[in-house]
Amino acid sequence: MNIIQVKNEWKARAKLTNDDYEAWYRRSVEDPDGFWGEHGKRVDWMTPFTKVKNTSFAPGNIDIRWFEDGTLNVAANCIDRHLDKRGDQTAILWEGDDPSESKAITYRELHAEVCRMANALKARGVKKGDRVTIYMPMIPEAAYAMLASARIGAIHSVVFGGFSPDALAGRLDGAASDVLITADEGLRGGRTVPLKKNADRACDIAAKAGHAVKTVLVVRRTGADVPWTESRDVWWHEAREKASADCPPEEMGAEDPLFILYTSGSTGKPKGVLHTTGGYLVFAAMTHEYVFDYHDGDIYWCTADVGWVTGHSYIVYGPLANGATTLMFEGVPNYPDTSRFWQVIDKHKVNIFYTAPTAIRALMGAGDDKVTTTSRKSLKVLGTVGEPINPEAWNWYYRVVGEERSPIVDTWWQTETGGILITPLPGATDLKPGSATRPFFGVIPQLVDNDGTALEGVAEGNLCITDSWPGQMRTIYGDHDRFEQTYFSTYKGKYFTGDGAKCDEDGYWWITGRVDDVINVSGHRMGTAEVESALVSHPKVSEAAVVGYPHDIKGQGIYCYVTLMEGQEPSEALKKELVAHVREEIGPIASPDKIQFAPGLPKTRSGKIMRRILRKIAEDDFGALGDTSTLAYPAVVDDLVENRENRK
Ligand code: 6R9
Repeated sequence: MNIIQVKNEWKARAKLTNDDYEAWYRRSVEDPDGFWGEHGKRVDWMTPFTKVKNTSFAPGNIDIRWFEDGTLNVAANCIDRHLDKRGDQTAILWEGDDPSESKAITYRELHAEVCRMANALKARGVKKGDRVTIYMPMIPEAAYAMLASARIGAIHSVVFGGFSPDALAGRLDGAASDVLITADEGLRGGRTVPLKKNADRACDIAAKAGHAVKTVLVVRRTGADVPWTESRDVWWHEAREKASADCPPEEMGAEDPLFILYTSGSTGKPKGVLHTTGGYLVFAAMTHEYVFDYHDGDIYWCTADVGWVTGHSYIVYGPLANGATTLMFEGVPNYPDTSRFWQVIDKHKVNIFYTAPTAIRALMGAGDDKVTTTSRKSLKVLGTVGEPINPEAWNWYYRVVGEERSPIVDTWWQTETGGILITPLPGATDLKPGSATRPFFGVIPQLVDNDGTALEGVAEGNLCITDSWPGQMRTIYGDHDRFEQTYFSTYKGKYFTGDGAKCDEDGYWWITGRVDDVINVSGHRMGTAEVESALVSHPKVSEAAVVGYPHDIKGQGIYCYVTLMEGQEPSEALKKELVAHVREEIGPIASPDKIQFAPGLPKTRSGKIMRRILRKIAEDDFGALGDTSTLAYPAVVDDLVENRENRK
């Protein structure tokens, strides 16, 4: 087994040793009230909490509260409290899509901009508890919009700028959001993204579904001509002129909602994951400090998009709560060329770099010289998130990018967990390539078999967490029953992650991937059911089944089995049409990689599609199809095997 021991240079810099980790961890699980009571003080409270943990995973009574009698404001914690000491320090370091464009926003400027946007929202009637939807490119105004909402107690719902008008409409409607903040266009890899046009279509679709958006606040990014609805649309640069740069932060209860973030599950429509104020902020800030061994003055860069939870916790809230300089990147890793990440690291002297395995694999394929022609001497810690990292990519990241000078933190967590749950701590934890290593403070992972029996010691099974941590989601927005059903009913009394994992002889955790019908494409979570429902909404499709298959760069690719309506002929042109249709319905991230026309799908006699078989065929591993005796028509399998799209 390949173990990379903590180096002395890492130890010298690290805030914690492995002994500290062990001692802190023990205390965090034996005395959560004492531990979190102390660390809860890392943020500023308007009214200090007197209660710490009050949580129940009991069937019928899932109830999660942390610091429940304290009050605070997240924006004040991320901005105002730093003004005395670091008003002139850069808060957001913005790097544009075009390498010639970048700017630094100080904490003082951030304060003024966020206050202005908060006042502009107030002027349009937004108040505590209202939902504000944010559909933005990676520009500082996206962070202003989140923080402005938090400042006035509104609940933000950020929708990734790559989602389609349909997907945006569903989220506007789901959150009954009266306000949408967007931009004229986005800019990525030299290409424009028609955000305002998409937003207009989304508003039309939402209106037809019965929810009319009242205000669309539009940030001017590219200056393109965009359609305008006078009664509804407001230019940010105009509203800004009229808005005061002073807006007192709203006093929020620790358990008041901070944001909703929609994420895919194995069934139904995406779920609105709800996070609240106090516990989330404490957890985001604390994990940011210790997982990245963040020190005052470090330049920190997380390459995620604010449309995902990683962008929420580790571009905006965690780093800003810690008074860090957080780099925000508008572009993509391969524009103008595949050296971009490393060039940006040199340009801004980045110390901590956090990205996704899919990007690492793609850049690994671009050749070492793209990396080695840059310096990267500023780097101290490297991180990954979003999907399992294969040891080959881990080793390349460690050797070629980090030149063995920086530890790698492979951080496992989810939208639902609010922050990192399983991870090494730099300079404390010995590393094993491909393992997320050890649980963070307060996190108690447990493996269970399919019957729910706990597996102790060295084992492989379904990954559960047996007790609450402060960053945990509190509910599914508007549907607490579905919250319990989705996360606490499979294994009663435990939070079920949907992931499989192994625990080895050193107590190290290895995440093996989803065990439900969720696939992970380039680090983006997708329910196979969502892609299926997009496919069957096409008039020529009668039935569809979607599975993931191993993909060199994306981690998993999207493989679709499609049964056509009577009289429809399969063709290459129709495949293209279906791919375009799915992109239109969900967005480009859901583009099918393979489409196989199937005269029939393998079903049990009770009509259940046997996905296990479909997965095997998509993996080109049909020699091991397993038991097919329960199939209604075993012959359909032969046709599927015969016409499979993936052949080794
Ligand atoms: C933060 C984020 C969550 C799912 C999760 C798991 C996968 C994330 C991982 C990882 C292996 C890691 N995942 N980090 N798998 N190793 N370090 O990605 O949230 O978009 O909700 O996805 O991603 O399968 O369940 P989210």
